Amino acid sequence: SRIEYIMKTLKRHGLVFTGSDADLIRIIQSEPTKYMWRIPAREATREEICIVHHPEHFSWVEALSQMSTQELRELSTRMDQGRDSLYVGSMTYEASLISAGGAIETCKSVVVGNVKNAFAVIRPPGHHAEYKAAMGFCLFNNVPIAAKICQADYPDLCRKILILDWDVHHGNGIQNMFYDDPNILYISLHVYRNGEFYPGKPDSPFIPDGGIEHCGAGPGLGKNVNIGWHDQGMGDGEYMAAFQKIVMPIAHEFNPDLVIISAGFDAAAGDELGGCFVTPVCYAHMTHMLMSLAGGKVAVCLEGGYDLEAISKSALAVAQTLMGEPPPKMEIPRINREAAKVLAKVQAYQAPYWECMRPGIVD
Ligand code: 6DK
Ligand code: ZN
Repeated sequence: SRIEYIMKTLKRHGLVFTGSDADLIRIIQSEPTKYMWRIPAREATREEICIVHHPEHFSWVEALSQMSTQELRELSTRMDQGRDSLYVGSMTYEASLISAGGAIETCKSVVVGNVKNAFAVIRPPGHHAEYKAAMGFCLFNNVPIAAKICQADYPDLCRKILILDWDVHHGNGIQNMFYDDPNILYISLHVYRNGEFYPGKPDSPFIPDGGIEHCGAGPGLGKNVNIGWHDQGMGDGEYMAAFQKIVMPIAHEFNPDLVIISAGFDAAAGDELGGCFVTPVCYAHMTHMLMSLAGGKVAVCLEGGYDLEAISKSALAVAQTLMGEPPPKMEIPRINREAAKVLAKVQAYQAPYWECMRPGIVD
């Protein structure tokens, strides 16, 4: 699985200590940043999940663990199309709880300062999961659950949170959970393509989707930033431009106390489902830029990614950057013309809410 593959890659490159905890403590006392420290995952509780999900949704996922193989197979077949795109098994409930619990423990550790930053290598992903619905391989929305818990448990340390979603798909669940929330800034880079690329259009035309015109509502106006590419095929040039012109200016103006990355690696070069070309070096640079926020408090949570080789190389680059390695020098390709238009439109839509997006400051 992708967890094994990523962990093997991190171990092969000497980032993860493979000996005993006692040995690790001894080493870390002399060389504080040499290895990644293991934060144990645990199952999230019903109460934690229900901070962002309806209790009936929790019970629906819980019920999966009691279903027969036959029932699970029927359900998966029925839900494998369109916006549902869901596959379930007898272990889905437990895995979803551990995934959410892993995100919670990861983010908490960063907030309290037990670690400088962290990377949650978890699955199943979460960013499509809605208040009352599982979809797009997602059951519980790991990142919003962790974000809400950090705010509730550490109000003095963690009021404002930036959730940066670089998975190639729009994180509709995260967007909708925080659409009117002024303290959570959700920025997503994704393929939009007339709303036909997954997750596409919601049932109701009144529900906001991944379109760049959706900027949040009420007190949360401006706290939702959709950078929806018009098509697949984007790469380092487009992602670096998006970061330089939109993501980092807005993020600095917002000035978060914590950064959570919804880190899918399906925009990576080599991922056929995403069809984009972001290289590991670009992931390193994006990570490095985000580390300039929130005093370096960055928690990375894994979302999607469908090419094990591409996921592992990208995750390695992110982890190395988190560990303090300077990102390698990169040649930034010229930005695609249509993509530049998208960025200009995003700037125009966000200009009413952000000083840095006003014409004349960013061209
Ligand atoms: N199915 C995600 O990566 C999930 O955002 C994406 C879910 C996409 C499902 C629909 C889809 C295909 C396409 C091509 C071939 C087979 C199946 F949630 C995350 F995991 F992060 O495109
Ligand atoms: Zn995805």
